[in-house]
Amino acid sequence: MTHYKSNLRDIQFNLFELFQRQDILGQGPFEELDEETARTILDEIDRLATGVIAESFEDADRNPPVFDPKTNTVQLPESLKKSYQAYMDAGWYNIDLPQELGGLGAPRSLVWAAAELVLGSNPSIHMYSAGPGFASILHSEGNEAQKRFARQAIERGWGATMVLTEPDAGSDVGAGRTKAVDQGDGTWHIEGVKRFITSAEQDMTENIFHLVLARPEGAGPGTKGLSLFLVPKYLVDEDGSLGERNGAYVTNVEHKMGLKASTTCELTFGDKHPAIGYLVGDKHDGIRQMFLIIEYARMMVGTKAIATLSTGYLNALEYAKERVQGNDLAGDKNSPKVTITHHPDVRRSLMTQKSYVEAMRSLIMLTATQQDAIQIAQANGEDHTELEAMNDLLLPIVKGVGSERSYALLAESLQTLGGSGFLQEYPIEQYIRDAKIDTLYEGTTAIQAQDFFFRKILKNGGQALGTLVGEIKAFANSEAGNGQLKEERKLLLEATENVEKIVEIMVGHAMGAAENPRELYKVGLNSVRLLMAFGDVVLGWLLLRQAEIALARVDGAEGDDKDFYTGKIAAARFFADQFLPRVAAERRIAENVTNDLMDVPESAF
Ligand code: ST9
Ligand code: FAD
Repeated sequence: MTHYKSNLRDIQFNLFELFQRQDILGQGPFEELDEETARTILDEIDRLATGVIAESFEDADRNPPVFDPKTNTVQLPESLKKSYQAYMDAGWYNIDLPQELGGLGAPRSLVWAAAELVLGSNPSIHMYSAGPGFASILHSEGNEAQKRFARQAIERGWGATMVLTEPDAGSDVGAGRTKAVDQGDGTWHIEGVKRFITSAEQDMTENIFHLVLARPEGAGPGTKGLSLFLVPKYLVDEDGSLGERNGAYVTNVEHKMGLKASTTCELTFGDKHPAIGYLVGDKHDGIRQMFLIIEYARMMVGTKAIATLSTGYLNALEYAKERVQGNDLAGDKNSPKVTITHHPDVRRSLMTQKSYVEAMRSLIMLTATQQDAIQIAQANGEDHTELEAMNDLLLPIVKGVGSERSYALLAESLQTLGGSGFLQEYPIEQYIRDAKIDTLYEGTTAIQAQDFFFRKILKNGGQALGTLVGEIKAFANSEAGNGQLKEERKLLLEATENVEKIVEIMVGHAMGAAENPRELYKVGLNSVRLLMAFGDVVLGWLLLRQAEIALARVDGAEGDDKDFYTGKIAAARFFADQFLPRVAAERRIAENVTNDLMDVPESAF
């Protein structure tokens, strides 16, 4: 038995009961993949995820990768290599590759359902195995030679990295100083130091290719002056054989709080000898190109976070069902001792974990269904602007809310185990350490919140937001639940109106900035509040949609199914009662925000 407890039943519920993915399988771009095959794929990945992939999770944390500064190489623990090889040999990393690149071209809903299993089991395995995915983006953006390179990278299982961050350019990517010097022969020399680069060195693949943002000499400032370069560790000859070692070397590997199995590297270009780079697609369009990867990676981070909370909750639940401690609060001192699931506060904590994690799984799936629709529209040559805008709106919620709520609630999972939770005998302390990074990389929560308001709401003219809010309100005003969700729908409607008000207040402040730029501070003071509050509204809506289905099925159900649907109804009611009313308080705080905080002198902090 490994640490990882998957929730395949809930994944299947999302795919086939809530979001009806069988309706898109077996036809159109997914013609070769029917529901039965999709279920078999999930079963198989679940078997790997709860088995061989999870087996190295603990060992690679206790015996993390070792960096040798003399050779600029890294040795990964053997246990991790075994998990990686088993995953790669099984070939499932291919499910999101397009068919023209030998992949299954599966709908993104299935891709992210499968990804949850691997990310919950051993997240670094998912990251090390991302090379083929990176290659597919290089294939879509690259010139002919780069497309050839991408195909070789997939066939030979090369690793890959996304390279943005520098010591003085973290959130502010546009401050990057890494330079690109045109050699006039189709190649560039990259010079500079990048830091915190995931998977930039490992000893599992024969080559690694870096996709690097660098500033061509003479290019303008900010993100728009950056271009994207392909910089392989080993140069590749025309026939695909590996050539000389390129001048990009890992010069340090960080010692981290968690996610230790994943190497986080300083990557130095052109110090020992030239680091040769190739301009991706022969055009200077770096930040847009890099965001194709970032969007995928933000989805990945949100999925990683909720996958970890899911296994944290299920580990906590198992413990709580067995741990006997104290008497029933309503009994007397002579009543039999009870398992801790009988204590109201433990129930409160467990249901908080369950409702959030099951809501956030649906949030991932809701977002993935937008991506399915984009895939279908692309295959049919149809316009998908609105679908893209909806996907864009949901991504900062997936990443920002998914990571913040998961990290906070993993503390509840640990608390459920009492003092035992603090021990390394149980996986939850590692889950917490491993999950902290999710609120930080791929854009911190503050960055997600600003992206959500400025780009996804304001810049979009509120269109996607209006559509989503419209759907939520239509549900709240419907007869969903056949009379049994009436109070909960009312709470949802109130929370939606309150969050709309927060948006309105912030739009007012943003508009006011034309006259008084300091009004923007108020937007900054409210932006994380909006993201989290809006997240709760979406999560409450998704739980009530789950409950609507469960209510229709619970009566005829038996055994595990009956428990499953009963739990769904309970989770939705609990969330509506306990969390949706809090949005009203957030609205009040948002209304009262002033710039007082901005006037406090720095020295007074
Ligand atoms: C990192 C990696 O942290 C951690 C984990 C690594 C794991 C790796 C493996 C997994 C990934 C595998 C992926 C493989 C692929 C698989 C494919 C499968 C088929 N959306 O607002 P402006 C663009 S990495 C889209 O003025 P500023 C847009 O082009 C480090 N595009 O920004 C825009 O132009 P326009 C992560 C967006 O003020 C242009 O940027 N680091 C978006 O200049 C300028 O926009 C970070 O994430 C968007 N949401 O710069 C940095 N936003 O407007 C966080 C911007 O004309 N910082 N663009 O369209 C930020 O995001 C900043 O807000 C900033 C600000 C840098 C964008
Ligand atoms: P800073 O940008 O200095 O932020 C510090 C604090 O200030 C944060 O709380 C932030 O929210 C806040 N802040 C900063 N600017 C603003 C603002 N404008 N408004 C409000 N608040 C703000 N990068 C890569 O390129 N490739 C990778 O593969 C990669 N992998 C990583 C793996 C790990 C384990 C780690 C730790 C980092 C990784 N990163 C990677 C870098 C990561 O994306 C950055 O750490 C992240 O974007 C934040 O940048 P920073 O650390 O410089 O923090």
